Amino acid sequence: MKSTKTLAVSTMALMTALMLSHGAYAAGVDTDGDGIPDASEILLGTDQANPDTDGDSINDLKDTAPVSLADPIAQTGAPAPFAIKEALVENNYDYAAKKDAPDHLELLVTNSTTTEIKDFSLFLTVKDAEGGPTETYFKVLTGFTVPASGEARIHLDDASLPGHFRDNPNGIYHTTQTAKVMTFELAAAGFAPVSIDVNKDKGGAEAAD
Ligand SMILES: [Ca+2]
Ligand SMILES: [Ca+2]
Ligand SMILES: [Ca+2]
Repeated sequence: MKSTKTLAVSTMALMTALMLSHGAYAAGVDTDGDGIPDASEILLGTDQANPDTDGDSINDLKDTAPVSLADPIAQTGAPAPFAIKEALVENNYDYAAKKDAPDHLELLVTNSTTTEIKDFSLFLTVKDAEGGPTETYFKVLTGFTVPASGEARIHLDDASLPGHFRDNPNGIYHTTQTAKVMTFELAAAGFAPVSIDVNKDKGGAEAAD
């Protein structure tokens, strides 16, 4: 009898803990203040730390397609004096720490002129190559510059370091295992954009191996 009572008490404590944690979500822990609770954003595939996941200036709650927008980058302008030398979608390497880095999207951008280039923006397409959905994102790369006759790296991940920009952790790149085709279209003010396609093999974005 005693053990049954102990079990009953433990079960009650567990249920109470579950109800409290569920209550916290129900009460609407909304980190980014867009009107959608964090737990719901994870289920919906939007970013709980970004009120406008796709970058179209429409709040996630009001956006009827919160991870999709038409390409806002103008295709006109002078030929780009910069190039995407390398685009990584997995098997990243941390040169500063000299070790493998968790998989993320990364571009190496080169500048063939003798002046710094700035005011970059990026339109990213993540297409499921096995018939699933396509997501698109627009990002203004505030603070990112490429030095004269030099190169610089853009990282799309969680980091707040220079050259690092927020990526949707609940997007298909992170949450599904299917093969993908990623298209990076990079623009800088006054220049026509450059773009590159990169295939990602079947298998999810994973920690460094
Ligand atoms: Ca939210
Ligand atoms: Ca959000
Ligand atoms: Ca939006």
